Amino acid sequence: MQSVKPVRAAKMLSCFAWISILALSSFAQSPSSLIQNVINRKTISLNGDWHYIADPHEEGTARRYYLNGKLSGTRPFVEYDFNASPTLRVPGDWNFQRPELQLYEGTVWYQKSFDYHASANTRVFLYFGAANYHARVWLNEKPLCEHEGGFTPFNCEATAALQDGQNVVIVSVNDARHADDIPSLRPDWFNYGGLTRDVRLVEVPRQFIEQYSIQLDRENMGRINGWIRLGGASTPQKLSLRIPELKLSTETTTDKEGLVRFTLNASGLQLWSPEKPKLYRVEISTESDQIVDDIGFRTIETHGTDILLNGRSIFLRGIDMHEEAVNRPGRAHGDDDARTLLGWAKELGCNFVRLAHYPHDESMVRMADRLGLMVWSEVPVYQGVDFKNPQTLAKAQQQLTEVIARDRNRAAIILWSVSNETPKSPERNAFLHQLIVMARTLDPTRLITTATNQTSAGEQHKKVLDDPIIADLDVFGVNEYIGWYEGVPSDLDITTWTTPYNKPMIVSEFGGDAKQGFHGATSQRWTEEYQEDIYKHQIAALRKIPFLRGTSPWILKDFRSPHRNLPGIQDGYNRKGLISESGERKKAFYVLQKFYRELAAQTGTAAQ
Ligand code: GCB
Repeated sequence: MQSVKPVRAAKMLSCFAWISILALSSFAQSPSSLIQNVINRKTISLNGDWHYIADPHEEGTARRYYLNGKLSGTRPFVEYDFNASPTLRVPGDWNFQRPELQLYEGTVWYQKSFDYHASANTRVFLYFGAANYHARVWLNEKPLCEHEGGFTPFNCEATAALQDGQNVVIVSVNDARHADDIPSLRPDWFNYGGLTRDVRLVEVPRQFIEQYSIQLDRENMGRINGWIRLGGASTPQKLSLRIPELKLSTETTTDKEGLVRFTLNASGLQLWSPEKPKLYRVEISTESDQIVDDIGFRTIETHGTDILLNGRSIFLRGIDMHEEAVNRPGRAHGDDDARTLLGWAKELGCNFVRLAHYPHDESMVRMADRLGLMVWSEVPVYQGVDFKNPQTLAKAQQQLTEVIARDRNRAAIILWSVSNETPKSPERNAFLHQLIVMARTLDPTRLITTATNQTSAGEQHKKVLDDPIIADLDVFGVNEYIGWYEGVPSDLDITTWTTPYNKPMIVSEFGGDAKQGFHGATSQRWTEEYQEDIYKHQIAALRKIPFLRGTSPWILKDFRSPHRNLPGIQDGYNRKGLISESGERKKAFYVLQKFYRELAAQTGTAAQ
């Protein structure tokens, strides 16, 4: 297996970031720098049926499954045969395709054959949208790369290993949970294993447009700034950037490392906003490569307790979401799922979604760009993380680097969240600090946040929001469950909230469970009425907090969680959804919708 080569993005970074990225070399990951915007490149899909072998005893490595042995007699004795083995659909988790794999956590070997005919002067990469959690990849019996982290993309260079004609790719995916991983042992969501997102061959020329950042200048909204970096370039290259609708273009030359920075005067452009999510077609070309992207231009910053979008104070009318499909089990994937889930957020009157607790599929973020939903994007530094472990930090840094590399040109993303609900300690503070510095270094154009549930133990009903990590953030998220895990809904009427920090706050979680269709008194837990009552008290209480700049209750839709085992009520689902897993709205949905419609009417912005 090849081990890590520090990602090329590091060239853009400070010395600090270099040190962090080099720390990754103690475990293997993708050997190639991430290729951005694969959906607009020449690709060959490897989605579809893959043969698989479940390997609970970890026999496959010793028995060299990656050699794709057959019972043909041409090899020594073999006790497996991919071609005669059953298949799994890719993209897709294995859990809900085969009943025997539903609760399986371990290794599954995937195998697919495909025909390929190489073109001259072409480099080819195998691109995985995500493989949960640890993937090792072989092509035609040659080890290609290894990647850890279940929600971010990676690509391995396949050029030298490809054959003219038939090729065989084998991937071993292991989703066992470990204390030193990101996430750690006990996430409150279902651990969907496998090749959960698209697999493609990406064809690029020898020198190609690998990464770019094209953003509105925070200081001057009439200016677009950015950089473009070529892969494989060792001499200066001519490059042009055009935004035809704005009649903007620039011709420039990269340095010998393939990097160029630019500034464009762009007065008169229409800014991206939830009301008008304008995207411009951007064209980049070199002598050998061309790429297009649809990019929105906006600024996002804070001033005291305000969040400013394009210089105007906004309130984030949000909802939290997991990446789970609608009306079928499994992970959500692709445009249709994204349209349904984000369409529900729009129906609620949202202008904002918190994509919890890990990077969602690129199609979700691109859909948010098109629909005009601002996004909180998070890495799965969730609850019980091993904060003392430098390798765990390196894993979190890697995932943060990958999601920023994938999504840095999406106007919808306004917040990078580095964690959710981590207990305060000096080690936790140091760990998160490093992630925050890294996020700012990689992307100085967005705001940094985290969701904290840490308050000072003060007097009853007095919440002092003083988690020291807030000092490091631009915006802080607070998760609170008054009325569900803590007290009763009417406690909200007498709760006060203060903070020593002069920063905007988002209440990034609140809510309670209700089984859709289960009715009773407002005092009866698990009923729609109880959940509705929590929302009524929450909304009345939240309206009184002067530094509140957004809400994203927990959660849009009921989602599977192995923690939730109350028969007849939960049946394996966290029931805090405003919508059931099969799409029925609960009563609380309409309470939040009314609140958001009122807010939108007050600020004169569209709630739909
Ligand atoms: C939380 C977590 C979220 C859980 C939720 C719950 O605080 O951030 O992941 O699912 O509470 O339902 O308990």
